[in-house]
Amino acid sequence: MPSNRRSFLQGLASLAGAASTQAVYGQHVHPPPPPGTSQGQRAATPPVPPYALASGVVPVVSPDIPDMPWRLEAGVKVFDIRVEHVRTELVPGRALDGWGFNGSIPGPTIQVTEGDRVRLNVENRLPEPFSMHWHGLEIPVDMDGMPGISQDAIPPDGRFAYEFTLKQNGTCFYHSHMAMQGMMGPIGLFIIHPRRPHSPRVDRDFGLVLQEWALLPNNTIPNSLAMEFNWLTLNGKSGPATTPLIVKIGERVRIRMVNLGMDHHPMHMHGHQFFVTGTEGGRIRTSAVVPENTVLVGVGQARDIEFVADNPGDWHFHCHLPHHMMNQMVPMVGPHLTSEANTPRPGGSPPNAGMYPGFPQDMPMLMDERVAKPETSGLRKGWTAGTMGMMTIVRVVTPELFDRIQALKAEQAAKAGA
Ligand SMILES: [Cu+2]
Repeated sequence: MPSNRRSFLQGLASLAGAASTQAVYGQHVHPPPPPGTSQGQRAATPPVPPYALASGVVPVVSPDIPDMPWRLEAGVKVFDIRVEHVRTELVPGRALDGWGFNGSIPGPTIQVTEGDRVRLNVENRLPEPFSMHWHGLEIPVDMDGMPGISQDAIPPDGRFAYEFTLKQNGTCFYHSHMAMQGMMGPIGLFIIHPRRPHSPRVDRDFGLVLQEWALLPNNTIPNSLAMEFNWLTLNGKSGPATTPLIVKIGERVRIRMVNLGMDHHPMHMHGHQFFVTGTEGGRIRTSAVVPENTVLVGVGQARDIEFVADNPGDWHFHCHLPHHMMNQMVPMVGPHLTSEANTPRPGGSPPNAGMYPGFPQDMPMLMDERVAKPETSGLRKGWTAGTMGMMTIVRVVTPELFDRIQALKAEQAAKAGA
């Protein structure tokens, strides 16, 4: 079938789908895909169907995380993946020495399309054996990355080529299947786009990896045995260093989340109701979705949420566990030991007389300037004091501010390239 006729028919199908689900999902607008997305980065390799994104499917943007580059070799989409030590920064001044992929924690986002044949050349640059699991993928058992069961673990400096055809779509991820390595950070998003866009279509599609870290004072290496965590991250950054998600008023937005840690995270959205439209197992039937504003993302799970951004403003989107909304939250180093307010006062009877019970409980980190970037432009002064831990901001902005932020990003990219 000629491609123009096929896309016309697909357009009709998604229009029909949109009409029938409008009552559930609300109004839909459909501008062109955002500039500077992974679609643009792929220009060097001419996409060949079905390797290209289908018409109406927007690429996933994973703030603070690059996309995994790929090349086409005899009809196979090829990725080169190194697992290695990575030094990164959670917030300005707080370094982490963890394990990640291709210089990034979490690893770069893999974006592929249902039907693609993929080859993933994995190189182990760790000092110990490693095996990669493709979480949620329906693939042959010898490609599943179970050390000892489906393959020998990849030794240090060793390589293993995983190759399979993708017969599903959804929000998957890739991670080490050596259990103790998990809390050192090696995980990344593995997004499989559908051959036809889900209905209703979205205008923006974001991906977030939820992680937690036990970082003792004056240490940059996480304690992977710990059961208590003091740094919580979205795509490797803690608030306020998380890059806000920028959307235009009226746009339909999808946010995909995956969790590989020791805790479950109830992710809460301000100012909007959303629908959970997907899990790690794929798309949820439209008739089954219910409105929510907090969704529990359990360990090993993925959740896709969708909403119409019809309420202008800068809205927190965050894990709602109180300790996960702070930085450096652990008894050994928390506020109770670091504040003079909690030490005995000379002459007091009893000691600590005059102290307000429970004080202090909060540790604002005011750093507007230190985390300033195009995406934070126009935020209220002092915004960083209330944005910590596993928190980011969904900014529902006017078209004018949206364009200004894009222009600032282009300017910054040009400067970086110069
Ligand atoms: Cu949490």
